[in-house]
Amino acid sequence: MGTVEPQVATDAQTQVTDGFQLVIDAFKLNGIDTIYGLPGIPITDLTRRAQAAGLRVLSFRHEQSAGYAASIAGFLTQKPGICLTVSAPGFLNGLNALAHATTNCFPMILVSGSSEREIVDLQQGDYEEMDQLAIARPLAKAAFRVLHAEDIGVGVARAIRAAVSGRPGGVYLDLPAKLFAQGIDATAGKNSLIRVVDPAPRQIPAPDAVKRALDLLKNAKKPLIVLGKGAAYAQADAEIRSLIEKTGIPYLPMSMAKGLLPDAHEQCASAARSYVLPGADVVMLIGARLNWLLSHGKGKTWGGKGHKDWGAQKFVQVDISPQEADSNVRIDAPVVGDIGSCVSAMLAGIGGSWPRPPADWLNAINERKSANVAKMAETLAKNPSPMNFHSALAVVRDIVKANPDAMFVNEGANALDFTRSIVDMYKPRKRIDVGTWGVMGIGMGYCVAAAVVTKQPVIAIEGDSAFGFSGMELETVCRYNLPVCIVVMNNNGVYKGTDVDPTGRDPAPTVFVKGARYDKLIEAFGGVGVHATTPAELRKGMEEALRLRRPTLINAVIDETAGTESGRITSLNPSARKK
Ligand SMILES: Cc1ncc(C[n+]2csc(CCOP(=O)(O)OP(=O)(O)O)c2C)c(N)n1
Ligand SMILES: [Mg+2]
Repeated sequence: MGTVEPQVATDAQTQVTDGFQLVIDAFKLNGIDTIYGLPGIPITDLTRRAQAAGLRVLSFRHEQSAGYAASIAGFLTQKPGICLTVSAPGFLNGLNALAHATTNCFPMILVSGSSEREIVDLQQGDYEEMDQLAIARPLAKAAFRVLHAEDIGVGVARAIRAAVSGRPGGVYLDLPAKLFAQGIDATAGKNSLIRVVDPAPRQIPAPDAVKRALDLLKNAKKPLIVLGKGAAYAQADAEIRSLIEKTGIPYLPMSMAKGLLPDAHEQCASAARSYVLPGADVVMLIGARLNWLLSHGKGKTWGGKGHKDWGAQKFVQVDISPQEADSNVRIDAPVVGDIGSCVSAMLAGIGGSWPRPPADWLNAINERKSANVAKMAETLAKNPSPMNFHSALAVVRDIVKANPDAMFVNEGANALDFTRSIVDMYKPRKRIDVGTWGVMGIGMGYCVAAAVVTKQPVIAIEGDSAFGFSGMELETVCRYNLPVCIVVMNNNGVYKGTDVDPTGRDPAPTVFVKGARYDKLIEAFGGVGVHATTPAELRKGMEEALRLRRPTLINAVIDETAGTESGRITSLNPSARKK
């Protein structure tokens, strides 16, 4: 983490500093240079003074978006993203993102002002009274409260360590209103701050664990590697690529691991997913959990007979958390450590020679890949009117290929699933999306953080429903004049725009205003709105947005019949019993 000397502001006569200043100094001392937040009592002056002290303070229209921005900044930088909110309602608005950060293993600190402890604890009805610490604790990796200015240094240090060490997560830091104005001797204040040394210590895997894993892999007839977003987070890109290429093992990237190696890589098995998962005999998970996104490592997806039956695979699991192994099925060779250290240890264990996986396994995968890619190419080449997801995404695919450094945000149901499988990524940590929960609402917060953190242009492919969750942040995107190109895949609703209320009274629950013009929204804030009804119009709009780097929203009109219920996860949807 980069560091700077604290600039303790003092009153010339009294040589006193205060809680506001110490929070700012503690952040600066630990290389935290950006705050994502929303002002109000009691943190308004904190936002002003942080800005005056040189921190970047990005102010949002809703704390949820600020929180999502902070969480993804944490993922992209390995430093805790800071979300700053007011008490009770602002805190609750930020809490969703805190839980999201914990679930997704992103380092984030939700810093909330809170009301007076004496009044809150006696439940005497303070302004925005709420026992925030108790409420945050089960949703956070750790939760702390600081009552005295001289403890701010320790509080911030503990929050940073908890957020980034081991398996990263969301941390809550409660700062009561009274703390900010507390004055203490400036020298004592300066001396109370902590520059966190080695906040995310490397965790070296045990040599016998590495050997056990390599022995298993070496004897595999049908090996497979699955890369999760933990592998992307680790920033061990060269080592991971080297391990995959030296072993010649086919690999499957999870959504946010796409681009860790280019999706067009010859060993990428994405286009043969339904063949390699049940077919593999040894699977090495790197920073990927066997949660619902991998069908819990069992059932038909993995070649099991019934939906709870295990397949015949053996598993190697590389993960920083020793508790992850055996969470769903037996892990035959857990390798516990940080991913960079684990992959390096494996590379060292492999040395110069490693047998390539049997040719019949590789050939069978390649056959499936070629057939599926050819089938997809045929679908993408069609040009139906109105546009469907495929014809629109064929354009997006070309644009991303031509702009591989652009950040790529994606949420929706069909708008997510089709995009994930059609749009190839070429570089690590470019694709950021709904994550473990499949949550809607990350869109604009992610766009702001991605643009600010990476300084690259951002492309966001948004379902029309998904976009609505954070749509007001268009103003934020425009206010900071960020190079963000938002494409709203407008199919008039959630999954589809075709449902009707059988009673004829109201619009169906899944349907929105037909033919809505989302492009007009951004024009209200001085951004560029584009209405695209053909792939050619979409291409022109995206190219222009990337060239001019101006905030742009393209309303891409998609056939309202084109989607399916819940996209790819229809099977998780309990349908109402038929009468
Ligand atoms: C916070 C939250 N609320 C609700 C949902 C349920 N949900 C899943 S996808 C989705 C929206 C899908 O519609 P859209 O974004 O328009 O994508 P489409 O399938 O139409 O392309 C919703 C509401 C969710 N995942 N997260
Ligand atoms: Mg939709």
